[in-house]
Amino acid sequence: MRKITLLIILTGFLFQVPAVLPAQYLSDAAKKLQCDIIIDACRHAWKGYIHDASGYDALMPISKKGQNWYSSSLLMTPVDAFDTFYLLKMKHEADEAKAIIFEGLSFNKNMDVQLFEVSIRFLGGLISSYELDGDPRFLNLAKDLGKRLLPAFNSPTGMPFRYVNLQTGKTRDPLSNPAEIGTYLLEFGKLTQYTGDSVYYKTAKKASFEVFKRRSKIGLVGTIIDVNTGNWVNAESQIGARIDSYYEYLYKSWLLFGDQDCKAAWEVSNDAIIKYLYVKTAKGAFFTRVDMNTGREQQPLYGALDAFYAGILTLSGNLTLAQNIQQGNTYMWAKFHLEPEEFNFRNDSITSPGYALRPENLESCFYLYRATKDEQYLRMAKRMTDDILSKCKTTDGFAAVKDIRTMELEDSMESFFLAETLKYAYLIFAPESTLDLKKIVFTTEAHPLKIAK
Ligand code: DMJ
Repeated sequence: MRKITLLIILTGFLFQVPAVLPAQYLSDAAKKLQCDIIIDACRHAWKGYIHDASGYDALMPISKKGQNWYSSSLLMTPVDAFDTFYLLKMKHEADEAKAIIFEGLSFNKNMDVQLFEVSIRFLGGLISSYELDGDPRFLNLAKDLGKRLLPAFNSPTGMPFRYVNLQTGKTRDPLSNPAEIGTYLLEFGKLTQYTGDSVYYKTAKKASFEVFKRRSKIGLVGTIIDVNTGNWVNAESQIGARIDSYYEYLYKSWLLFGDQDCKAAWEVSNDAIIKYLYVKTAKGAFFTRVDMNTGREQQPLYGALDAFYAGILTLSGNLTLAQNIQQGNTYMWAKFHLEPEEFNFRNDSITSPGYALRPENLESCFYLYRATKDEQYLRMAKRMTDDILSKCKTTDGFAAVKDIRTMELEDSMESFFLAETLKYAYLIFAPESTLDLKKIVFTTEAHPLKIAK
């Protein structure tokens, strides 16, 4: 029997409630065992990467090969995963990742890269690694990358193009979305802190507020916008794919930097979201998709990405709504035995059946458990983690699911599985002292950044 399966069975026994103890009792030993299971899973995923894909961006866990996002590798998996290894005290793996990064990572490449993905995975990963580990080479790489990304914002509106060339600064793809326009405040703010150059934070803030000022009369933003003209191209408003982290960064910039403008923008936005998108049902609460101008429902779709909102509501102190949403998140997971990318929450039909090893549901569980200490969130987290580790495991890693109805796997292990999914899964069960939420703010890619004193 495989080690992870054995550990899962063992911890299943430990999680059973002994008759003499209070109903919610969960022993420290059971929590520790769950942490060990997650460390074991991290090790398994990393071993697969090293064995089959070392030097590439990502592991293909079924064909056992490496995969690059662009014409050559930027070592996405080691950069995204380093701080997880650091926090989980996986010294050997952290040292290995560090050696790969410093031997092989250069951003001096004639390659168009997607600004959003490179910023959240690389800038965030490198800056957080620097803050945890202290090696200045992490920061030097982040500074070099930051300079190369800045030309992306040279549009008539100040909202960035989606792609920028790392060597020439040439941009392309003006049809963008709030998430790809407004998810730079944290990483660019840290660059301003470490370079002393205000251009980074100012540029990121202008981009976010160009979106904010184009909100509709009822306070909502759409899904696609042209960064040249500033006109909305798709007026559907929702909180999932292509919008999610725009909202997340408005609130988190307040948390990390004390930016009052961002807090005010978050409050206006969140009020509109709760008024027009939030739907309470007997199964729990979900967010629907509406027209940004009328607030009328367009499609009652909810999915894996939307699940993050319970976490941000917890952080901002709105526990009741967060708990209702987490009830919906739990329903979604339990109903389909792994969550779908998207489903119609009014009739439970799946509209996008994949599961990309996403973290958002566990992320929300983590924040809710920290805030409430209610052990129902531990149980949810255990259920989700055990499902992922038992159903998505391959001989050399963990694979996304192409269709959760058939459990056909997909040949992909995104770097956020190590950066986020396993990190949040671990932190729920680890002692709070592992990471103090009063001292750090997680980026959208789960890279912890230190709140300046
Ligand atoms: C991650 O890259 C980030 O969390 C992003 O904000 C949304 N998508 C993935 C995880 O699902």
